[in-house]
Amino acid sequence: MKDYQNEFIEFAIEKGVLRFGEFTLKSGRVSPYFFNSGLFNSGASLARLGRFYAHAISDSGIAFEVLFGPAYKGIPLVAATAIALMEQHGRDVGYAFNRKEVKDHGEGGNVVGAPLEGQRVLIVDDVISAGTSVQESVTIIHAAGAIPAGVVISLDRQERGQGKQSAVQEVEAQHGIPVVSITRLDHLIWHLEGKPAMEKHLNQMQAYKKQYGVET
Ligand code: OMP
Repeated sequence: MKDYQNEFIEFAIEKGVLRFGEFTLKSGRVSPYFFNSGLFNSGASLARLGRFYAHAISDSGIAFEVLFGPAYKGIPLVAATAIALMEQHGRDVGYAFNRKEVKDHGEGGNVVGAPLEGQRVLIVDDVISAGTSVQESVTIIHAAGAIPAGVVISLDRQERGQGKQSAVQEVEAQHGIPVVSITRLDHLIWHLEGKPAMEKHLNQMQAYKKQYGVET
């Protein structure tokens, strides 16, 4: 695990974004932890979050022209990431997002921001669990005549998707694109190890991984 990944986990715990307890996920799985990116809810946290995404994107070397953030949670993420890519890495790329409501006047269409047509588009999202959200973004990108280039997320929960592989592996195989994550379940587990106050959570996380995870 790299230093910035460890810093990211500390940052997420400090902001209450990463919590331990009992949470029912979109997939119906009951998880001992939850990552709520909506709680990076101040200017300073969002700016810092954007720098973590930009760091992961820059490390990945993925080739793309435009960033896409799926509504709603992806919208501040994509804006913050675009700013950080410019300010920290000197790369000025376009960014776009979708609106969930159908609109038949104004700009028209459901995608707002930089034009996607013919572009390689990097999806900026929060978390992948079972992988259903990414499919929606890929559908929007294809409908706009663009090419999905990859996905960057805060957290890969390393859970099984539809089959035996992890949801992230399934996304990579199905769409032929890389998925880059700032952090993943294994990192969270390493982070908790050796901290007596966190032992109960650690055990629950390991049990959860055994139940829903994959061998990596
Ligand atoms: P999948 O579509 O199953 O991959 O779940 C990912 C989505 O679930 C995220 O975009 C969130 O809306 C939500 N989620 C979290 O935000 N944090 C978590 O720790 C877990 C989930 C979840 O419900 O699985």
